[in-house]
Amino acid sequence: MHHLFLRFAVVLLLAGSFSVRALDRTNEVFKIYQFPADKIPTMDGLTNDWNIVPESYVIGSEQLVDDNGKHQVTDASTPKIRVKVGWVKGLNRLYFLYEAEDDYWDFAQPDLHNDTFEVVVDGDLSGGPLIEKFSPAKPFLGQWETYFALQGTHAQNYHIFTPAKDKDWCMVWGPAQWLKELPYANAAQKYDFLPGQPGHYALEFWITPFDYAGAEGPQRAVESVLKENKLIGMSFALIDYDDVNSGSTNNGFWNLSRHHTMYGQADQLCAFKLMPLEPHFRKAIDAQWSFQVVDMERRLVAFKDLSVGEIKSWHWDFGDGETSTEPNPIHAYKNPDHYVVVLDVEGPAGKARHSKVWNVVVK
Ligand SMILES: [Ca+2]
Ligand SMILES: [Ca+2]
Ligand SMILES: [Ca+2]
Repeated sequence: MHHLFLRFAVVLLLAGSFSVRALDRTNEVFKIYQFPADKIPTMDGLTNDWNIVPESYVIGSEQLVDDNGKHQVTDASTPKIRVKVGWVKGLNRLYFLYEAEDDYWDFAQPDLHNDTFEVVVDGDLSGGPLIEKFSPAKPFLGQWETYFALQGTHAQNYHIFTPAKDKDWCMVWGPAQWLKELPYANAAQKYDFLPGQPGHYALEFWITPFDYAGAEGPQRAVESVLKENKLIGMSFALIDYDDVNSGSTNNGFWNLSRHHTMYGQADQLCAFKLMPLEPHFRKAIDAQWSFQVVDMERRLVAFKDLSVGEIKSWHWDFGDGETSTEPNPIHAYKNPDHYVVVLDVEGPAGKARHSKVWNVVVK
């Protein structure tokens, strides 16, 4: 019974209220696990740092469909995969653990003929074509102008080689090849089989999704901002090769989206939600706050409560001898200085305090 529950918990079901335009599998939202900041996975190919991710976050082979009709049902040659996706509040990164069992690991070639995990991500649900051949501008611009102007700019496609031996860890399908290097991505894999052998493969990686990632390099690029409870678009596919002599012909293409062309159409991605911390990592009460100088001439500062838990009372000490009991006060300082501001909060779970030393400065 417990096991059955876990399998159903893989996706959150939204009863018909899902209004995001033109996504695939629109009655489902897949979950992205939030790692606590002191438990960020290390990219070393060792999977132990992912053990805290509950089974309800795992996306397995049973969620993928064979959209090219080579295998109507899974058989012994179908790789068995398990995928966990994570994020960390404050970082615009998506973390992945990819584990797979295959009867024939095909990775001796230096080209695209390689067992592959393909990930497509649209960090702001902009939708639209991300591969030149789907662009409405192609008839006017031509293939290569369209490629450099459009491909991968607002949603990205990574062909990840599993394993990657004597080659880059992935092919970013577009001109922005800088996306697969630090500080925008990192990867580490572990396996102990030779080409053509069966075995277990583990890959950890993280990528940075971009709302704009241009061919010219990162200087004009805009990262997708990852925030708690935000939805992003994503799909992934497994491309299996089981014969080193088969040229470019693969053995199957298993897809999370039900549309094969999700590889180049962001409208066909699935919804993924950046989840809050699991309850056991949340504090019952925790004081947090931010501020913004609204008007430096009047030394006017807006304070914003970001405390966690049920809060019944607030006490702000602005550091100039004045105080407030409002949740989100606006305070005018009389003199230029740097201030120590302290917020004390109280609720059913107890008390909490947070101070910032010399963050609030007015002139
Ligand atoms: Ca690790
Ligand atoms: Ca294979
Ligand atoms: Ca986008």
